[in-house]
Amino acid sequence: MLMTTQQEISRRRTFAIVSHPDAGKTTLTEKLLLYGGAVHLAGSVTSRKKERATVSDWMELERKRGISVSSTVLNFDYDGYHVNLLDTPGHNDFSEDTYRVLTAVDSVIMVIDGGKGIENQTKKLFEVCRRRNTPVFTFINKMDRPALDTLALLDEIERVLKIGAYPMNLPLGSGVDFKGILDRRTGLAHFYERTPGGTYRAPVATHGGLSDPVVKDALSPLVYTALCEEMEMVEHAGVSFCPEDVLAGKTTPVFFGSAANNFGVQLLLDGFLGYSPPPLARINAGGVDIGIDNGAGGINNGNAVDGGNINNINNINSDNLIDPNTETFSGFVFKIQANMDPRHRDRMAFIRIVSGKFTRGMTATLARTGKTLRLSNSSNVFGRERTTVDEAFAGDVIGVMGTDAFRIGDTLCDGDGTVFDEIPSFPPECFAYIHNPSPANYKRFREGLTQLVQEGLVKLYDIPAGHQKISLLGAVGPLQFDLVQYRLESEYNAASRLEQTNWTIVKAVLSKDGSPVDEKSLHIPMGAKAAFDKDERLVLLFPSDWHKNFFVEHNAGVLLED
Ligand SMILES: Nc1nc2c(ncn2[C@@H]2O[C@H](COP(=O)(O)OP(=O)(O)OP(=O)(O)O)[C@@H](O)[C@H]2O)c(=O)[nH]1
Ligand SMILES: [Mg+2]
Repeated sequence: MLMTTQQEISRRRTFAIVSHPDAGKTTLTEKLLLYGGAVHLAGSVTSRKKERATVSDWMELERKRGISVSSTVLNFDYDGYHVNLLDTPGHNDFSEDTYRVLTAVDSVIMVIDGGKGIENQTKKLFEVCRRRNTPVFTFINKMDRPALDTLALLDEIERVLKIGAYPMNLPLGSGVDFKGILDRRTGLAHFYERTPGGTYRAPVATHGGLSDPVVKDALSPLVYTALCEEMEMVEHAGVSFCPEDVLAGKTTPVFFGSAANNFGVQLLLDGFLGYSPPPLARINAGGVDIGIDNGAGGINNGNAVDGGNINNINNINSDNLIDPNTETFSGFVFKIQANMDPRHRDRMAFIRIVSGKFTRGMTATLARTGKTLRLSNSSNVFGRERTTVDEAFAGDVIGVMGTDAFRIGDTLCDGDGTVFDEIPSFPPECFAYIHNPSPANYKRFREGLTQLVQEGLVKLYDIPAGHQKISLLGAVGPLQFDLVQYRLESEYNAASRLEQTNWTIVKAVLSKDGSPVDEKSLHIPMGAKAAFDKDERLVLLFPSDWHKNFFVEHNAGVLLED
């Protein structure tokens, strides 16, 4: 059946999976692919030293270390929906990547480890979702391990995150007693069998609800009694379910399960698709000042972020919104990644389509330069796999290759002056010199470094030193430096040496009257240093707030800015 553009758009669901490290995002991603029919065998993420083989964690470093260091795009068709799923890294040091992904999605599945409850990083990511008013669905994972009390977990979500928590289902026991899920929508109890390594779908038997004798017999008396009480509590004291509240980010539907064992994955997938939003509008910041503060604060101090999002800005005129169903094509680049295919030196820009239809070979204007580009080399991305995509629609994420014209945050449009201002940027909080120990490798070293900086993995500063410049890297967290060194070595065959510094703050220096700043006229405190950022702006590096404040007090003619 041929669908109209509008029908195609309305069947898109684009979401990210987020959480604290290790809660099971990549495992859940793999299981959603299994249940969505996109893979036939799920690769398992085990804590054992052996290499893992998930579709999502495809970088060599990820497979070795068993953590995600970069977000991954996957998509599949399921039950009439076209699903775009983005697995994100949980570690704080890679959270810039996660925050960028949050601008490209319309909803989020937040994974919580049932034994641990809400952890730090989950809380921070949730705050970003709240500011963007992104609908959040919750999956309480690892119920096959000793878990916190079901009601306590729901209460913690409500208390800590200040959002209504509506249990879509309840776990039938936990730890070794974890047998399955009681689905509140149908009233049916789903009993699962474990499969070796969770590679295949878990066989499931469904029975009537708590009054069914089969259900009662299958559970230990302790579990059965607790479940009856929990059911009673959530039916009478819990929040009621209202799909509009979910879309408004006021209620999070909560699902229980075990991703590793495939328990509750089908219920999550179906429940999520039933209530998650189709592609949402984005703000057109082109030519209008809508007062978006694009990246105040830092990641670690928790008061970061916001790209231009549609919901948290009051008084947005609907004229400034680009509706997904607008006929003209528009989109923005939220991620750049090189060398996904180790056999080719390639470079892919990931584009979230905001409106209209994309056709391979079409031309679009790059808003930053005003230049027209032909988008010929477009792919559908599935982990590291890719296939040519001829058509895509608002809500989709596609990869475009073969041009180095793109920067993170760039807008592409059908020539109508649209500009998206979605991508937050963060001031780095740790800094290290990077040296090239073998001059013969200079070209490869430089090429690699330039690429990794363009991907937004780290920021690069130049420190003038006589006739030379020394390269200084800035990052949110030190693991980013490890990743730079690792990728330089493995993708560019270029060794490098890091030298840590004790700076923690970087600020651009601007004169109050708009005239160029003369570096020599500044009183720079001991321990601070002048450098230049990628736009060749003069910046200062400070070891502490004390040094920064000292500078401000002794340099009346200038201002410091992020
Ligand atoms: N017992 C148990 N372990 C699980 C379950 N789901 C995931 N795990 C394990 O938890 C560990 C972390 O899983 P990942 O899926 O890599 O977690 P992640 O959230 O993607 O981690 P990062 O991407 O590094 O933040 C792995 O050892 C998984 O095998 C589960 O349902 N039960
Ligand atoms: Mg992961």
